[in-house]
Amino acid sequence: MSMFCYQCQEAAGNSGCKIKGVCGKPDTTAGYQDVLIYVLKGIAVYGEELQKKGKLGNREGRFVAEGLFATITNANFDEERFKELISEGLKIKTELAEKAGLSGDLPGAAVWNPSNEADYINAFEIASVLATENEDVRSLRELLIYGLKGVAAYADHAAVLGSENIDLYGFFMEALASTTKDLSVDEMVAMVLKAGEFSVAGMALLDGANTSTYGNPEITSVNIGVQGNPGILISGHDLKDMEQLLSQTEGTGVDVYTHSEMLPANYYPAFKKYDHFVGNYGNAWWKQDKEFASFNGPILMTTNCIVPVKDAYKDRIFTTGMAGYPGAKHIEAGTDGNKDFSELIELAKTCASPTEIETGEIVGGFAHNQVLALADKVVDAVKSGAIKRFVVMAGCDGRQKGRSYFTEVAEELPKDTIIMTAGCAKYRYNKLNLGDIGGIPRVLDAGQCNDSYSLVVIALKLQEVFGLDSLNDLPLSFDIAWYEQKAVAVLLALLHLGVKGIRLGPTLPAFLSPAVAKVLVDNFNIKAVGDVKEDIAAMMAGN
Ligand code: SF4
Ligand code: SF3
Repeated sequence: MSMFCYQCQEAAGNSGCKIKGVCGKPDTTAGYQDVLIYVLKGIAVYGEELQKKGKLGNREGRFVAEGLFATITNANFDEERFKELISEGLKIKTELAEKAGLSGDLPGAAVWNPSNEADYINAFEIASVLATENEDVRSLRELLIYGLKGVAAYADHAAVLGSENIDLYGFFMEALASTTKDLSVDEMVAMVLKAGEFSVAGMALLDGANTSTYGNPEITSVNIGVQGNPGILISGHDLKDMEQLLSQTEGTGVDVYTHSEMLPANYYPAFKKYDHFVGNYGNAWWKQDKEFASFNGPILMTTNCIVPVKDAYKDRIFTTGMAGYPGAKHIEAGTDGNKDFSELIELAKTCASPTEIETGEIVGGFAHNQVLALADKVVDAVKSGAIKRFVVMAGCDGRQKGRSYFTEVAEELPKDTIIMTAGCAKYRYNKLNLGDIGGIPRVLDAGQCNDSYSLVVIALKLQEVFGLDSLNDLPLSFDIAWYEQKAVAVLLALLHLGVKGIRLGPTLPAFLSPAVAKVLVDNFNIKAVGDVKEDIAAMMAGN
């Protein structure tokens, strides 16, 4: 048995992981993930029909979102959890099949009916990405599915806060079902771009859920040093987990720190009231093996990115939501949606306080509401020539050496440029002290990767203020770092908005076949990042 996975930027040889994931995902876990996606495609065949009839329910929509999310890179390594999701999915599929009343020749995914768990393993081959033999069809189908996975993660975070959108769930069904059909290239490309449209909708849904619950992010200096109390470190993207952890730790003598993508929680008014919310510890996800060790206290992973757990902290790492790791304690929500973090808190009290690894502050909180409040200042700076260009450097960080490109671009961009960022890509340059332009920091951090939505809102506002026909007429360049599938969702959102000339790095995705890459180049002028100086010169010249 061999696996095949090429969904992330670290795919082996920029081609595909075939024996074990570079991320640490074992071949059997990859197989169960493929089978789960296969089950979701089967559900979608019926779900699409039910959506057409106005009979699709949030429950099945949410299940598909969670299933997609669970298979994102570095979200969940727990095979047992995948087996449970597969069997739950099979039950949902049977229910929907009855309701949908479809007949005739149905796709294999819709009619697959295993009699026991051993049959799941027998299905690894039919569920494999490689079961689609034509490499261009495979490429377009997988581009679509990876974009969906990213949007699904955002949809699930929004659902946790009570915001759901049946049309978004309906699109998951339509899109997944489309991968079971023989479509023309044009139809598949159209579906990929439609995923971009729903990516914007998904990010907007989550933005609304986050800001209506916790307020609008505001300019904030975040402490990156430590205090003397024991602490709990929280990582990932789920703000409801953040809120519950903060309220449950209040008055216990245990401090709370963010890691990686949870850093933007520091920018929300609702969390600032907690004195024991101390700041951020460490950097992007891939440094967790060292930083979780030196943190000394319990760690809560609320989504991706968890990496294979080291002995140094294996007894103090917890997962929740769709995150999971074999042997790590998983905290489930109760029927009321609330979670009990008392085990982490009691453990924290027995732990040493965090070892300091750096000191100082970083500034962030430039989501749409805050930047629009500064709009006059920004517009004046553009008009006066003090700001020559905005460079969006959002996305993901990762281990690959070539990612130093993004640090070098940040360092070498002319001083009259502003970097707009979101996602964990920012850790490549957010501690460089790049200064400000008339009080506007040169690095504007909007927040998590989903807050790329804010960057879009800001860009559309600038387009309106300057009376331009297209976003492409703004002094704005895109130099995006990608790693996992949420970055694919963000990329598709930008393509849907008609953004041209995006640079993508550190490498172009392995899942783009030469012909599909050519479609993206011909229609959107997408390019791989290149030489730092040449790229900067080209961007400054508007290319
Ligand atoms: Fe390889 Fe990335 Fe897939 Fe992990 S998620 S198996 S590193 S392609
Ligand atoms: Fe980072 Fe994983 Fe993608 Fe949310 S946490 S951006 S890599």
